[in-house]
Amino acid sequence: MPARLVELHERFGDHDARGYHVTAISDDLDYRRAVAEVIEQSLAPAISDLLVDYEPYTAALVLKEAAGDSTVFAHQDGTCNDEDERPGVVVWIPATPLDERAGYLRGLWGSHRYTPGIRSTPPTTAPFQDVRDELLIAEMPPIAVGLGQALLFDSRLVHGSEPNHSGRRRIVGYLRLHPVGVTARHYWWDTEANVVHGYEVDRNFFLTHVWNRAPEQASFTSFVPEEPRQMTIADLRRLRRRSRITPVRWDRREN
Ligand SMILES: O=C(O)CCC(=O)C(=O)O
Repeated sequence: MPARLVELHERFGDHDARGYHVTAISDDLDYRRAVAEVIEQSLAPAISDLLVDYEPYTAALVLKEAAGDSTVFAHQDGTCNDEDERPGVVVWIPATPLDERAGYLRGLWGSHRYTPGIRSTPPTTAPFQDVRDELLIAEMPPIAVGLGQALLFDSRLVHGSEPNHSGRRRIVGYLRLHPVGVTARHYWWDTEANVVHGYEVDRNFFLTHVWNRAPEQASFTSFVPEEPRQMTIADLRRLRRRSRITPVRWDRREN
């Protein structure tokens, strides 16, 4: 699959783009659809072997160009189903070779257990916003994933990556899954009115949705987002210890 994703970018991609960008917001709907088809079809057998009752919701390419700022700050992806019963799953698949210079994905261990709440698009203020730069570098271990491998993580995980310094375009496939039978959701933050609206959507929603625009259907819920109390690095370390996730070696500073 990596070669097919690179080929799709050759065929459809914006070759003048800079920095970090994702095909989920491309105007070219054929591009979005082709990417989703290749990722979903290629991974379907592995997903059904690994996960019980999960199905694809949306797929895209994540691109980090050699030029321009491609930092992906510590963040959580948007909520796409009711996570109280079962969370969504993200599958992250390198399509070009990765190393320290191209930048691995970094994850905040256990954060899916201690950073709850609904996550909208665009994102409202995260409780770790004030420390997100320090968090990415000092607290989030890089996860070495090679070509031909995929990383699966809970959709609530805080993750991000340093800029691409490889001198070459870095391409990653990204697939979101949710439990079979749930209704997919999208939360849109109307920044002018400061209200978050929740929508029930179908699985093709992100193949046509115009990013940051109000969805056309009626919302099923609306709320004013709370300004969260900002956590410190010490708060996050304490929460990680309490989450009882076994730390990786990097966390224990043994390497
Ligand atoms: O590929 C990466 O390094 C991070 C991408 C990511 O987290 C995102 O696009 O939400």
